[in-house]
Amino acid sequence: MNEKVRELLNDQINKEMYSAYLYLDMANFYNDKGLDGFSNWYEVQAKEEMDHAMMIYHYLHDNNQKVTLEAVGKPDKVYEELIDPLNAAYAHEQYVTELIHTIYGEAQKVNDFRTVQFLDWYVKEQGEEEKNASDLITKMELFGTDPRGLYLLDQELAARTYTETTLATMSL
Ligand code: OFO
Repeated sequence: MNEKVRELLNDQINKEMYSAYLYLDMANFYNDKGLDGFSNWYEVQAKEEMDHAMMIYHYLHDNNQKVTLEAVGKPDKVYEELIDPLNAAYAHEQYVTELIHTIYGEAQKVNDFRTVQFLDWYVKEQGEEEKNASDLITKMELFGTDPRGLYLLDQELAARTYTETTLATMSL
């Protein structure tokens, strides 16, 4: 594997782990506010981010590449309003999309078709995650300022369940 592509993939393991930590921090914020549904939503999101990290970890090992684990940063955002984590999550997903596109572009440059194919799943996933994050902001703006609307939205988010994704189960 091209060294730059390997390095970018290796870094992305750390970025996905950080994403998990960031979302767990958001779950933590909503837990303290008594919004168990919002908290559940971000807890599931955190677990999915761990899967994203593990899939890259296994992809590198399966291709006989070295993996180096770095420190995961502290989530240091301060949230005040209930909508703050939702806005931060959307901005974060847009940032992660850029990271994935950068790796994709590098893999294409060196004709690493296997990595390009592997990353296709991530490209699609980012599209879905940006949409989910943006839809959530819209719903919060529409209903979240009314206590009854907020209660119903919290119930909707409580229904999100976690399903593990692995290299074996990822599909486009
Ligand atoms: Fe890793 O899925 Fe978005 O960030």
